[in-house]
Order: sequence, then structure tokens, then C-alpha cells
Amino acid sequence: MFKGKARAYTNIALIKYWGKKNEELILPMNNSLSLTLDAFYTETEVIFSDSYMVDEFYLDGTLQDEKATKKVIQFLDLFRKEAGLSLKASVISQNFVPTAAGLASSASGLAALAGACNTALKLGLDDLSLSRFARRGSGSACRSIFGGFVEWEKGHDDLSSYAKPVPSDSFEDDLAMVFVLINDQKKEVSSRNGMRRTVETSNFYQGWLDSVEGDLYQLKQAIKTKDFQLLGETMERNGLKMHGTTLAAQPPFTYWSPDSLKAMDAVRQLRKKGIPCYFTMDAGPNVKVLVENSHLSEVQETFTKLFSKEQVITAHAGPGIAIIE
Ligand code: 2P0
Repeated sequence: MFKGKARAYTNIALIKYWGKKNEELILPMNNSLSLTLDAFYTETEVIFSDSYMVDEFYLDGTLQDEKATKKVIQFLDLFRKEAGLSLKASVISQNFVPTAAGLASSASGLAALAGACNTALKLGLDDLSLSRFARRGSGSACRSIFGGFVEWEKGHDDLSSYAKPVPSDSFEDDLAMVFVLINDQKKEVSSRNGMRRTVETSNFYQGWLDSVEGDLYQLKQAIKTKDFQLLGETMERNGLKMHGTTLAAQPPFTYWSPDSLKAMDAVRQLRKKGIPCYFTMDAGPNVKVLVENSHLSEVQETFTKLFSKEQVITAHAGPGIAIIE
């Protein structure tokens, strides 16, 4: 029997990953840069044993169906191949998310499973190799191997596409990210399908690709010089551009809901009042607001008034992957 357990934290991209050039290997079209956060994480245990006849996947205590398990089985296969064994496994995963608000993250989940497999099978993979493996489960998971600011180098093949920490002189410790949880009844387009549809059909996609390098350069300059305004403006602009591409897809779609627009407007109003804060959004209606700790309370107050206390969750920079057992 081989056993391992790891914890990984979720991350939010300031420069977005949007589009794949290789779907099987999960090689992205562009580099992305994220901040790992402390508020949401996943703990995953994996046990490989000859007593299992099939692979099983339990998430938050519930045995998962074939579809959810298939992704996990394919991921386990990568590690079985690396270790040269064929034992079936049981995967027990727990998401630590403050409320049930659709924040369960494939980034933290697949990163934790990668760490657990590495330990269980005694592969001795270093963090860069672990990041490559995590990428094969879910692109954004490769960034959750590391804490703080993290850049995913798009690379050109399996070996060259991985994430690594961005030197920051602890700039991230000055920052907070306020999650505004917006419930939306609409059935959402998964990020996997959304990015595929956009790459294949959106006339705006080339515009995205043409500008992302410049945004990335500016964001790295902002980290280097600890320039919060430049950091926030660049993040906000990049996120808006990503979401712009979806409007020109065929058929068009958007992740925004009326409440997302309300939250974005509140951020602009706060700035007018002299409180520097900036928003970003991912493949769903929630809005994430980046602010310095020195102005955190004003942002929290605004959003708890506009929405409710339960809908506002504050995160700070979080650590990289941790091996628990
Ligand atoms: C990101 N997203 O950079 C972007 C921004 C969503 C919007 O990475 O298909 O779950 O498993 O590689 O990593 C979400 O996509 O997609 C994501 P797959 P993933 O955070």
C-alpha cells in the first residue's frame, strides 16, 4: 500500500490563462500570472493498493460519478506510468471553502492530488516537475504548487510548460482579495468549453493574444516596483479583455450577471472616492476585488452593505503546496 496526503491553495489569475494550443497536454496560448490565496484550499489523500479493484474518488465525503472520476483516473494514470505500477487507488478529497458558493476549485484540487501522488509513489518530483504534472489535470492547477505571485510559462511542449514563483520582496503581504460571491441561476459555460469556443470562433481572440504579453510585462513591472495602482489597473484591464472575447464567440456568451456589474460599478465608485481597488473575474459571476490592507475595511464595508455579510469573503496571499502525511 502506498499513501500520501497534501494540501494546496487556490489561486486567482491577475493575467488570465485563456485558450489552449494543445488540449491533450494542456499547453496554453499565453503565459498567465496569479496570486495564491489563503482562504480556499483542498486536502487530498491518495491510497494505491492491490485491495482496490477500481479507482474511487470521494469529494467532501461523497463518492463521485463516472464523469468526475474519469478526470481523476486519467490523472492517476500519469503518475502510475511515471512510477511503473498499475495499482488502483482511492482518492479522498476535502474542499475547505467558507460557504457553498461554487468556489470549489479545480486548481487547488488537482494540485493537491499531484502532491499526494508524488508522496505516495515516492517519485521525488521537484516543484517544477510537480507543476508540470498538475498542469495535465487542470491548467490553473500548475500555479497552485507555489505560494504568492506565480507565473505559468506557456512553453512549447510538456517539459517546458510549468509555473514558477515570481520574486516579489513580499509585496503580496500588503494585499487582500475580497471575494464578492454572486449567485447566478444560469447554467454556466465551463471554463474548458468557454475557452475552446472562444479560441475557435471569437473574432476578438487575436486581439487578446496580441495584448496579453504587454499586460504581463506591466504587471511584472508593478510587482517589481510595488506599484499597487499599476498592478490593479493592469489586472482589471486584462480581465475585462478576457471577458470581452466571449461576447464575440459563436454562439456568444458571458459570465457576467447583473450583480457582477453592480459589484464592478461599486469598485469604480470606491476609486472615485479615493480608495484604490480593482476587480477581476473568472469563468463565473463572482467578482474579486484587489485592495491594499490599508483600505481593506472600506472595501469590506461597501460590499457587505451592497450584498450581504455571507457574500463577502476576504483572502490574503497563501502558501504553496504542503505535504501533510
Ligand atoms: C485562469 N481560468 O487563469 C483562467 C481565467 C478561468 C478564467 O484557469 O481546462 O480549470 O482544466 O485547463 O484551469 C480555469 O480553467 O481549465 C482558468 P482547464 P482551468 O485562472
